[in-house]
This record gives sequence, C-alpha cells and structure tokens, in this order.
Amino acid sequence: MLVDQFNPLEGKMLSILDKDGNVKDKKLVPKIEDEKLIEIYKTMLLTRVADIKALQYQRQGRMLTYAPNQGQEATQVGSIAASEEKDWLVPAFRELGAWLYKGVPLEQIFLYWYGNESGSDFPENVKMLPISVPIASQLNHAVGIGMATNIKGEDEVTLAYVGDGGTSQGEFSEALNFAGVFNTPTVFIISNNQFAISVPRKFQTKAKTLAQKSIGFGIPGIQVDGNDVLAVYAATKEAVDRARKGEGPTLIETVTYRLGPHTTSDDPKIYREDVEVEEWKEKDPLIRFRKYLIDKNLWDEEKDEKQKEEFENIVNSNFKKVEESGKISLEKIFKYNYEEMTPELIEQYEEYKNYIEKGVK
Ligand SMILES: Cc1ncc(C[n+]2csc(CCOP(=O)(O)OP(=O)(O)O)c2C)c(N)n1
Repeated sequence: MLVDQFNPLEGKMLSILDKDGNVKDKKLVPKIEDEKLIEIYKTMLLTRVADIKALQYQRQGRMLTYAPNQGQEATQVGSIAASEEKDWLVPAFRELGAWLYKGVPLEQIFLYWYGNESGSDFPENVKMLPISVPIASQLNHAVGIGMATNIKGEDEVTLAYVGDGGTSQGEFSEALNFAGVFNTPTVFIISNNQFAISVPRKFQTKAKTLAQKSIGFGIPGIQVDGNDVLAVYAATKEAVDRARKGEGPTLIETVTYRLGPHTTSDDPKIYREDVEVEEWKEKDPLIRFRKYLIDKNLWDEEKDEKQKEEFENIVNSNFKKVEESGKISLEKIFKYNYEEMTPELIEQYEEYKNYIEKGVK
C-alpha cells in the first residue's frame, strides 16, 4: 500500500516521474492503458491552452474574472482520471482540468467566469457540484454525499478538492472528522499550490506536511508530487479503490505550484520572487508528462503542435459562443438549484424581479 510506504510523518513523498519525465522506480508506475494516458495528456494540454486564453480574454476586458490553473494540471487531471463516471466531483474553484476531464463543457466553464449563472447548470450525467468559492465549505457537502451513498448502499466515491489555505478553515477539520467517524467514501485532495492569495504555505500550519493532518482524524494520508501526473493518479486510484470497498476516506496532499496569479485581480510579483517561479517552471507537469509519452512512442512534437492549434480554435469558438449567448433569464437563476423553489427563494425571486422591473425593493 502506497499510504504505508510513504508515511508523511517520515518526510516521504510519492514521486514517480522526475522533472525530465524519467521513471524513478518502475514498480510504482500505475497501470494505465495507452489510450487513457493520451486522454489524460490531452486534457492537461486543453487545460493549459484554455487557461492562457481565459487570462487573455479577461485582460482584454471580455471576461469578468478568472482563477488561473497553470502549473496545477497534473494534480487536477491525474486525480479525477483515477475515478469513474459514477463518482462525484466536489470542487473548490481552481480545478479546470478536473472539470474538463469529468465532462463539463468548456462553454459552461467560460459562462461561469463570464458572470453567467447558467455556467453552473451542468449536464445531468456530469456528477459535479457547482464551483465553490467560500473556502472549504464544499468539504462538508462532499462528506454529506458520502453519508448518503453509505445509507443507499451504493458504491460511488466522492473526490473533494481544497487548497492549502482551506486546510486552516474549521470546515476542513469538521469534514475530515465526520468522514472518519462515518467511514464515508471520500477522497480529499489538497491542492497545495504554496499560496492562499499572498499568504505562503508556511503561515497555514507549523506541521511539516498537510497530509499528516489525516493522522489526528484516524484516516490514511499521503503526500505526492503534484506535478507528477502518474504519482497523483497512483495515490488517488489506491484511495478510490479503498473507498469503494467500504474502507473509508483518505487525505491526499499534492505538492504543486501556482505559476500564475491567484485571480485576475492579483499581482504575485508583490509577494514572491521571480526566481522561485522560474524554479517551479522547470518542474512543469505538462513538459514532464509529454517527455514520458514521447519516450513511450505515444506522442511526438509535431502532434503536439497540431493538437495545440486545434485546441486554440476550440477554445476561441467556445468563448465566442459565450459572448454571443446574451443575458440569462432571471427565473433561471433562481430555479435551477432545486426541483421546486424553497419559500425563501420564491420571496427573493419576487423581490429581485420587482427591483429589476420597477427599480424598487
Ligand atoms: C470563507 C472564505 N474566506 C475568505 C475567502 C477569500 N478567499 C478567496 S480565495 C482565498 C485563498 C484560498 O487559498 P487556497 O485554499 O490555498 O486555494 P487557492 O486559491 O490557492 O487555490 C481566500 C482567503 C473566501 N472565498 N471564503
């Protein structure tokens, strides 16, 4: 078991690919079919392309706001790829790669950041909760889903994401405690990108790792190289399998780095040195995985260029559709969350409708 082999208290971190895409220890390489390896890589590449474009749209004044993902693609795609279609994805707000792999249409993700509420109205078959901006609040929802799964006797697993800053929120502790006590099939993924806006990881806790926080809740925990997609996949697959067998939750800390700003209203140059960013660029998860695939004769540079171009066109046409989509109806904003609107929602809807129509409260 990886969780036994890599005890975070002993300072051990699971890492399979080095920064040049070489395998460090063949025994650790997870079994993944070639087709799936390519799907994982393509999703990481699409994430990168969409991310860069989204930042440009925002800078051109065409998008409301945006939370960039550059550098975190292995954490996002490697983890979700280890789950199945029937499993749940409970996100924070910086998991573009996971959303795309899960099947959320890019157009909808752009709609969300464009400020259009219907961006959260996912297709029925995509089992993902809406993006959660209140830090760590989503973790209790994830555990609730797990409790329901247990009651219903189903074998669905929930993957729940949170940032390093989110681990200091009360909800983080509450969720992990409940998950342990009720043995829920929940895999918690801490995307440790080293920052909570401008606050560095060292100000979140005196603990050496975030993974070791699992110990106090009596659940397994593991720290992995979050820029190594194979390591993220291997740790998540083991945790997902354990959860599906009824053996409860796991906490995974992926050690990664946010290469871009926190959001489009942030300037990271104020609180971190360029040299640190350059060091992390050397560990880029995409370059590393691409080298691995090229060595396996599954990919080549020419294919890569063509794929990138194709994705750029796809991203542009999706964003164009968003810009042309017009306004969302007020009713839809209030109606999509519940099968029937709650009395509070009806009241809020009426009040707001009145305000829009007559300009009075
Ligand atoms: C409950 C709550 N408090 C404060 C904020 C403001 N806020 C937005 S993002 C953020 C930092 C989150 O850091 P982290 O959890 O590490 O995730 P990251 O942004 O690095 O992905 C804060 C404090 C919020 N959204 N919700």
